[in-house]
Amino acid sequence: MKRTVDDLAAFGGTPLFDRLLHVGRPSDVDRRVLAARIDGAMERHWLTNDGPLVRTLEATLSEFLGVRHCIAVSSATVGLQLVAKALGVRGEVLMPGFTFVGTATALSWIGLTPVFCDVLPESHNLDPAEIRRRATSATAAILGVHLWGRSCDVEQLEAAARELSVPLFFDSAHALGCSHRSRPLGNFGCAEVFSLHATKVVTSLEGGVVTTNDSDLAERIRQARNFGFVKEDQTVALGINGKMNEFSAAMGLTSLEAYPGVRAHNVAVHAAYRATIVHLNEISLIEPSGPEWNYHYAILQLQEPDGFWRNAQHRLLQKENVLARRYFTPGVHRSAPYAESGHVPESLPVTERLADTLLSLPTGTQLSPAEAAAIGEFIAFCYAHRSEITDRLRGTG
Ligand code: T4K
Repeated sequence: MKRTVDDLAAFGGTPLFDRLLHVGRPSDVDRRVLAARIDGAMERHWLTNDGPLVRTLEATLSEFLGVRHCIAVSSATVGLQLVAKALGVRGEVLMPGFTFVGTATALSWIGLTPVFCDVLPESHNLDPAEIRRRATSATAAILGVHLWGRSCDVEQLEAAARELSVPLFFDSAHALGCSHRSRPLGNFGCAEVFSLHATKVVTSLEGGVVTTNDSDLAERIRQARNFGFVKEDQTVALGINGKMNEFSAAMGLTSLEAYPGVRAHNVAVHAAYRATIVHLNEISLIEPSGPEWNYHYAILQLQEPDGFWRNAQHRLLQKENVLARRYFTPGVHRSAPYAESGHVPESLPVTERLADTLLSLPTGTQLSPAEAAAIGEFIAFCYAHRSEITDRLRGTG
């Protein structure tokens, strides 16, 4: 543990950890089970195109999420595009400015125009009042994002979608295993899209899954995922290659089996973080929005309205080999290509404040709860010596 400010790695001390601790590090799975599944695919000589492992993953996820249809895809990005295309969306899509830039670029890439709305300070999710403020005659859809796995105000978004007579769908990239009012996410809007990227709580390396209770929509998405084919030599609509391969499905299934243990581990990691910072008024760890939460993201919220101290914390942690992240700085509306487009709001105050004050900390089985406690104690130490550290970082101490 650090005793004086001189002990900080940023000022020449020994780093707290002798290995790098990443945000987004994939959690452990049973490698023998994974290898057996991959071996089976090799034995079958069936590697992609709606293979048996993909079908099993879809069926298992359908049951897990309590949703009628799960369609495995090559990434959440492609999943969002397939949903938008299958819904026939053309024009402007109202979406939050505070999300991963890929939520917006998925839409822009297929010719849609994201219209960035501000988010609610409590949930970090799309503010329904903003929908009404920013809707135009060109509004064609609403895209909510369940950021950090905390559910959007689904009912308010549904009401807004009804008023505007446009479809509502969700980017649920962070939200596998989470719920809204006791119902699993995956069951809301026209469709939801989960990411199974390596950085997610359940992973298929690269991959995603579209969920819907609408059988016609599911059918159109299935067709579009495979070039628009319905049978050999026959396409019925515009399609693309959005398929998941068998190795990814093998990993997805094995990772889903590990999920209960990973979640329990992350509950302990969260508890360790919380216990070490709970006495500090200036920071908090964001809390679940309901009983079902995957605890995959550990997000520290600092009270400072300017980014200096958050950025200082980020830098100090990195020097200690804790590779904290500033998700999602600077806000999509202030990122290329949108910032230069001239079509973005001048300011989204809540988004900008969050972009300056949040810090993502490591979770997952790479990190023990004791190590999480050490990170939390380090942060508390920095707060206790804040003015001295600030002076030294500003070059005045
Ligand atoms: N919507 C939302 C709200 C999203 O957050 C995302 C993806 C999407 C949509 C799109 O989903 P996909 O189309 O990807 O399925 C990463 C991921 O690449 C991205 O998938 C994810 N969100 C985003 C939050 O994180 P970067 O630019 O931060 O990636 P990178 O390479 O810096 O890696 C993140 C951290 O994870 C690093 O600390 C390294 C660590 N890592 C990463 C990989 C791949 C590992 O330790 N092992 C690994 O194998 O975007």
